[in-house]
Parts: sequence; C-alpha cells; structure tokens
Amino acid sequence: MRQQRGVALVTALLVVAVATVAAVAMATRQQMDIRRTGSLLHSEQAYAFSLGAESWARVVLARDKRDSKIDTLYEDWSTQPPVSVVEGGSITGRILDLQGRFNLNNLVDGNGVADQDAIARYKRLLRRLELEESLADALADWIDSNIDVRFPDGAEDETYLGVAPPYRAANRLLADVSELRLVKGYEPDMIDKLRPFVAALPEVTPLNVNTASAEVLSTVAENMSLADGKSLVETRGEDGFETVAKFTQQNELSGKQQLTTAQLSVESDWFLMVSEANIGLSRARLASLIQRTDKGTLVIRRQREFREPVVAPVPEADE
Ligand SMILES: [Ca+2]
Ligand SMILES: [Ca+2]
Repeated sequence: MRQQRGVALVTALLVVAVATVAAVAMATRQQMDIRRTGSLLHSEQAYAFSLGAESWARVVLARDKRDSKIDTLYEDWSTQPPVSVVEGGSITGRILDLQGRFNLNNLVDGNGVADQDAIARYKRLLRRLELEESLADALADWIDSNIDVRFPDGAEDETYLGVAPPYRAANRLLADVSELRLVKGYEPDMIDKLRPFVAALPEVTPLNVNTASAEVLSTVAENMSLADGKSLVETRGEDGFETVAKFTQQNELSGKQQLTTAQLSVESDWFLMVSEANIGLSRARLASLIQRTDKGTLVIRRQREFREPVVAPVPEADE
C-alpha cells in the first residue's frame, strides 16, 4: 500500500516535470520566433531603405546631367551624402565617380586586343603605388582574348591550370575588382592598395580629369611626378577643367607624350552608389553600379557584399 502511494507520487511528479519542461520550451520557442520574425522584418526594411538610397542617387545624377556639362567632386551628387534618420534606424551612403579611377578593363580594346598605351599607363600607376610593374602583364593576359603569354610577366592557362584547384584565364573583361584575386601575383594587400584608384567597368572609358586623384592624374603621361598630379588637382580647383583641351594645355603636361583626347574627359557616366542602412539590429549594405546615359540612369549591377567604404571623407573645398 505504502509502496503504491510512493509510485503514484513519483508518477505525479514526473507528469508535472514533463508539463513544465514542455511549457518552458514552448514559451522559449515562441519568443525566438518573435525575435526571428522581427529581425527578418528589420533586415527586409533595411534593404528597402538601401534601394531607396539608390533611387535617390539616380534622381540626383539625372538632375546633375541636365544642369551641368562637367562633373567635379564639388557638385551635389558628390558632396551631399544622404545621411538620414529613418523610422527605427538610420541610413548613410555616398555616390562615387568610377571614371575618376583607372579602368582596369581599358587594358584591352573593344575587340579584346591588348592596348599597349593603357598597359604603360597602368604600369605607371603601379609604380606610383609602389607595386610591381609585372602585375600589368599578368592582368593584360587575364583580360585579353588570346592565349599567348606576354613576355616577360604574363600568364595564361598554363599558369592557372598548374595551381590547386586548377582554373583557366578569364580572357574577357573583369566583372569586378575583387576578381584580381585570381590573377597571378595579386596578393590581398596589393589589391587593397589598388582599390581606391581602380575600377572594372564593362566598357572602355575615358578618365575624368575633374574627379581623378593626384596619383591617377600623375600617370596620364610619361615622366610625371606625384607633385605634378597634386599641382593639377590644385589648378583644377572647385570649378574643374571646362574642356579636355584646357587640361592638356597645363604646364605639367607640356612636352610630354601626346595624349589622345578620347582617353580623357571632363565628365562621367559611371558611378557607384554605396549605402548602409541600420534598422534595429539588422544591417543592409548595397553597392549599385549606375550608368548615366542621355536617356536616363540605369542600374547595371547590385552587390550586397563589397569592400568599398560607405562613409569616406568628402573632398575638402579649396578656398
Ligand atoms: Ca555635373
Ligand atoms: Ca588572355
């Protein structure tokens, strides 16, 4: 009898214990569901805000094209970042001009044939950044359509098929600067050093001398120094060069190798809108490659993972 009571008590305790565990598990799961749904909603909201920033960029760039013939770093699209507080968080971003950078895809012409002049310019940029010139030949081979190895530093399939895991040379335009990681000789620290000065645009583009950095400007002709580049930036000032001719007439360029005006410009068609939205604990980053044409602006590509800084120093105006 005593033993039976004992068993009944143990059974009752077990039932209570199981019921408690089940109740706690249900409550915890419900709470997690609520949290998960909340963070999912926040991340969707953050992405929507990033897309909003992209639309803002397209409007600002289209308006700028109507209002001005040249593009400088002191215009609204460059100086007015859309930093703003939105419901439940904030969004920040910036429009970058990619035509003020050396376009790595300029190493080949429209037919996939290497452009010796562009390769020479790229070598000067590599030297300026204290990187090995040999990186130029390797990249030209990676992009050019043929499979002939450039002398002395080129690399085609033979090189890449010999690594583990093996792969082949792309033999077409770079899709993104990060693709450099696959090219012979390019180490991550070198790519980071190059990153602020280069772009990988889907067509051959002229360099906008009104937005290019002193480093890049000092490579447009042979035998230029970084000081020449800095002095060109100073001369250009806030107003910029009105025409390419005004730029090529500058003292820093006189007597230097002839530049073709097709390689230079005073305006830009290719931009990158980078933004970051923070809502609750969720964050969305977005980089949109925008092409500006006479007919309007087009978003050519969107990336949610990228290395470009979202908040970079806006150029200081020289008084
Ligand atoms: Ca403009
Ligand atoms: Ca090739």
